[in-house]
Amino acid sequence: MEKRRFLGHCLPVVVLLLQAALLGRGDDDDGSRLLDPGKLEMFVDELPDMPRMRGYGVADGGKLVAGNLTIGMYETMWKFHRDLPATRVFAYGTSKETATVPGPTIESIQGVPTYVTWTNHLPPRHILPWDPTLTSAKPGRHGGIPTVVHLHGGVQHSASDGHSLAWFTAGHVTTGPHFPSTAAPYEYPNQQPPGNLWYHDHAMGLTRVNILAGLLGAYRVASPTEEAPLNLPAGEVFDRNLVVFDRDFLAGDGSLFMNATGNNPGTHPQWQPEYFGSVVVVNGKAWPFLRVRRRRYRFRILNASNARFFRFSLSDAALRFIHLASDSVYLAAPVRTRAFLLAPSEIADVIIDFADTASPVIVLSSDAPAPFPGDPGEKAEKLPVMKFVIDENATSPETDTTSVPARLMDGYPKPEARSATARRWIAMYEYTNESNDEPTHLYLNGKSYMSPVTETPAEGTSEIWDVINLTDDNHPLHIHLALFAALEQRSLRRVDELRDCMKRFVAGGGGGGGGEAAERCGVERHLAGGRRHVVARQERGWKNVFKVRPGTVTRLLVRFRPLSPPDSRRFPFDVTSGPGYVYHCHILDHEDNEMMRPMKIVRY
Ligand SMILES: *[C@@H]1O[C@H](CO)[C@@H](O)[C@H](O)[C@H]1NC(C)=O
Ligand SMILES: *[C@@H]1O[C@H](CO)[C@@H](O)[C@H](O)[C@H]1NC(C)=O
Ligand SMILES: *[C@@H]1O[C@H](CO)[C@@H](O)[C@H](O)[C@H]1NC(C)=O
Ligand SMILES: *[C@@H]1O[C@H](CO)[C@@H](O)[C@H](O)[C@H]1NC(C)=O
Ligand SMILES: *[C@@H]1O[C@H](CO)[C@@H](O)[C@H](O)[C@H]1NC(C)=O
Ligand SMILES: *[C@@H]1O[C@H](CO)[C@@H](O)[C@H](O)[C@H]1NC(C)=O
Ligand SMILES: [Cu+2]
Repeated sequence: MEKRRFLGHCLPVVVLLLQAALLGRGDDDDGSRLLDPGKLEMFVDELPDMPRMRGYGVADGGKLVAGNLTIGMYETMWKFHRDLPATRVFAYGTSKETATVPGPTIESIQGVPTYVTWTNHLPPRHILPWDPTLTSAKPGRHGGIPTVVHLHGGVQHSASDGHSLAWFTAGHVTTGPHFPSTAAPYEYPNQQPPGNLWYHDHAMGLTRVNILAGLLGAYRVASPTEEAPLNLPAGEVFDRNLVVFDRDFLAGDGSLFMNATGNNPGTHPQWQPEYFGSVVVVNGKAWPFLRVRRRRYRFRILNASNARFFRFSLSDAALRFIHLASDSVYLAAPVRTRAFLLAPSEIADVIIDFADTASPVIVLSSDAPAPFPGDPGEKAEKLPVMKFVIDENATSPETDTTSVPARLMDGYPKPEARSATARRWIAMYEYTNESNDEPTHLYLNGKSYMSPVTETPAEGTSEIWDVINLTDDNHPLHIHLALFAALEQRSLRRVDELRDCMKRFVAGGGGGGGGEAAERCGVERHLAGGRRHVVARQERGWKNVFKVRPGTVTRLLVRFRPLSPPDSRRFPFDVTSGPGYVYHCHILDHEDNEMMRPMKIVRY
């Protein structure tokens, strides 16, 4: 009721259904029109590089000045595969003709602000089924697609953070409650360590469909002074972004397919708990190939799937992934792996040295079960992602003057639990329809998104967040503004008993769905003797997404102060003003169905 009051409408379900029929496209759901992915030949399209946009200007004398970009959202057609007709998508770009999926890669420089005016040119109706029974942005009688852009991993004022309620439709005809009074450009100060970010839609209740339609792109913050001495592979040929996601298509016209029948249609006519597609798309092409030389390449791999986890490996066991960074921050030292797991919205930044292989072709594949982690012992099928073809015609022997230094960025503060001044419990709850055991919605701390804010950390401090996963899924947790480090992950024993107790506590009106419920139900008792899980070496740095395993308590050290310079306590803008921040599960289908909470930063 609370959310309805907030949104100002209390429409009967019939009207919502009618609205769904008018605004979102409904497909028949028997699957008979779905494209058989086996019909698409793999590795026939060359990997594209998305257009690059400079997020800075160069004044007379070579001085770097703020960049001013205008990036629009357009409905356009995009060819995902040689043998698929062009697909209707929503895409970012500087014009309808040049918009791409993913959108242009924005290249910014540390300390030089980038201003972006985001404009919405989308049509009145969505190309995918969205579900207006969720706590969703609603365009109202004028129609249009609510959108708002979040720069994931960006340290920016909350007015430029793409708050899910700061949405707007084309021409700003209809706007959300947190939309500012004037449509000023978004300001990205870029006063943060060099690393990999991405921008994507974040409109309340529409994030999963807007991203699925194509509204996402990569963003880099580069630091010439800090990165050049590392002598890593650089330049457009040897340093590439790989934006990976999964999609389903219809056989006839190649349109994007999303099931328009919910798993609990009585509650949500269209919402499904997790979207999985059977076609893997890299930089907008299904199973592409890339010609490479026998030398080092850098790949910044972003998992932009709604819900699919990827466990990447290479077909030649002689090759390694050399991890430079995880999410938006460099590691202190490189980490070599044969395979690694990437959750939705996580970013890996790796070197592959093709001089280490004798094979003429190398396939990058994933074998993670979907949904992840699946049943114990479940072995998922290997899903090819893309192919690297060694270009034997290139100069031989190859001269590669790049290197992988033994130390990367080892000057960042170390995550130390004793620096924390507060401790919070964040409990993940999933609610199901008792008669079919299908999920209906997910809550953090037993609270809906619109319930008043409960997380109010002080600027300049660090906190311990103990995240309890009471569900059966692996939920990648994402916190806006802050960086965090995973200190430990411990399994709960008799998790069903704990879950039932905590759910009873919340249902009985217990306000504290996190800490109070956990303590009343004896969480420490359930942790005693529980297995400790090792945090993967490449994930021991500062991150902004972490995979919270089912049935575990994950201890995070969350830093509400900048990472660099290391002794600064204040952000370079007023973090306490504006609409505030959020934290949420980055399975987009969960985020859209209440697995998100507001967060208000206060003065110390
Ligand atoms: C769509 O979802 C409904 C309800 O969960 C299910 O019965 C149906 O098989 C799904 N269709 C496809 C093509 O997956
Ligand atoms: C962008 O706008 C800012 C502020 O208006 C201005 O200082 C800067 O010079 C502009 N940059 C370019 C490249 O025009
Ligand atoms: C719960 O599941 C049953 C059986 O599938 C269905 O008939 C009922 O409508 C569902 N209830 C809700 C509230 O979705
Ligand atoms: C991508 O992220 C989604 C969730 O956002 C996750 O389910 C999926 O496993 C990830 N895939 C890869 C390859 O990391
Ligand atoms: C090498 O050159 C030959 C002859 O030009 C061409 O047919 C072949 O495709 C090239 N190989 C690659 C990997 O580019
Ligand atoms: C949450 O716990 C369930 C088991 O209770 C597990 O299956 C799931 O993977 C966990 N999710 C995460 C993110 O750890
Ligand atoms: Cu989730």
